[in-house]
Amino acid sequence: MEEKVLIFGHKNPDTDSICSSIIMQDLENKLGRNAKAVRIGKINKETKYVLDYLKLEEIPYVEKIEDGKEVILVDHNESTQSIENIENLKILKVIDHHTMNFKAPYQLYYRTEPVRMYCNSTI
Ligand SMILES: [Mn+2]
Repeated sequence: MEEKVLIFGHKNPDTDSICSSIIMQDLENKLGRNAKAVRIGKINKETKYVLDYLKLEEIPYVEKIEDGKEVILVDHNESTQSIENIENLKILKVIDHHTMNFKAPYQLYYRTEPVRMYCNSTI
């Protein structure tokens, strides 16, 4: 079997980073790709509550990812919000809803939609 593609959201992950990683793992697995959701930071209280409520396991924490590894980014696209050696990883896809500040010297799948929750908003 091919090596696992790692899927992860931004540093200091919030609920949408963790949940979109889990959902993307499910989608990629259903599409036939050996992919695994991981996180690059500690799970916060809100996310823990959501995972417990939904009876979902915490996704594993990774401190480092080997250079050259294939990855999928969710909920972020800026290198400053990603894992330290992001420039040395092979990004296959980006699925995000933030302002774009992304450049890659190769083709990849990039999907962004301006979706958000309006908390404390009058809109
Ligand atoms: Mn987020």
